[in-house]
Amino acid sequence: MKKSTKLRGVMLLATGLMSAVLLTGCSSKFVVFDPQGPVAQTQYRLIILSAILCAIVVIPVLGITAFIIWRYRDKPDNKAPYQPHWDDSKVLEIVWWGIPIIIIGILGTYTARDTYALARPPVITDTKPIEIQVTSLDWKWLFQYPDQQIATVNYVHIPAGVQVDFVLTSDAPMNSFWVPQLGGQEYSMPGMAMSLWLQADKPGQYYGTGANFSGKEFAHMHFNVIAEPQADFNKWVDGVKRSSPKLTDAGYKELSKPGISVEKSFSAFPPDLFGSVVAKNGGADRAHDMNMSKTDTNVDTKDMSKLNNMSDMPGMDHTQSTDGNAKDQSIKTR
Ligand SMILES: [Cu+2]
Repeated sequence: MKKSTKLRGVMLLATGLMSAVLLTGCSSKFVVFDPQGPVAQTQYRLIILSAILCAIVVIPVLGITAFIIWRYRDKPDNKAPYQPHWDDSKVLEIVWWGIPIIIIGILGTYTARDTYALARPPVITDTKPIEIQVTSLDWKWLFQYPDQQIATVNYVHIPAGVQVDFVLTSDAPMNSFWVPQLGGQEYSMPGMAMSLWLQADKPGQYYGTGANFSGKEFAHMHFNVIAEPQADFNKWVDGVKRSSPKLTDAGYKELSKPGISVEKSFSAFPPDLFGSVVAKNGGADRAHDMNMSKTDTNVDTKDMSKLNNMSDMPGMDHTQSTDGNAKDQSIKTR
């Protein structure tokens, strides 16, 4: 009797410690647990759901393990029942197969539902989404605003409450674009243009970083995301247009050389720089997946898989790109 209350105390302590660890996650120090937009919010709910479902398995298993070690320990006066010929229990079989099946069922359903929902372009509301083209370089991030015709390095402004279509590529080893408070990471890969929809609900500064090791100065590949009201965003765009130099072809060549960079702003960039960078690295032009995702907002899962298999897609002709060398280079890379 006395011993079982002691055991209960140990288990209570363990549960308390675990919830303490989980609860401190609510502090803003842990950016993943501090979602600031609808995408991050959805993913946060998935994280919590997975943690709870895992706890349903992990906590009893660890508890029972400790109990069995204690209860059946080798001791002369141990009164624990000894049943060497026991081999079957329908009830136990149902419990230890049934619970995992239910847990995997719940986890799978919610994960699949949210994953496909987040991969799909969001429903367009009254506020027009903004597109920002992101290029990971050695070892810096270049952001281009095709509608505003400005560019930045290592920092990015976005209007708060507006859906942002980050289109990602790399002109260096692949990296991964990650703004934890706005959503999970997405890879930036040479020759590909991947869409990552994010949104910040409130104005604020959010930490962004590369989440994929890419070489010597990888640690410097972090950037500030500044979300601000649309009016302030427009003012910032005007300011960059007025007071910043232009990014030229030569300037881009210089920028793409390996090295770290401070925050920079540009009032213009070479026409279709992003498209030519994607094409130059042997990829399909962004136009293809734009045609698929932007005109058809109800992309179903079959279409999603097509996006990943660009070589099957029509119009994989790099001669259409602005870069004259694209065709030759893409052949070499294969
Ligand atoms: Cu890829």
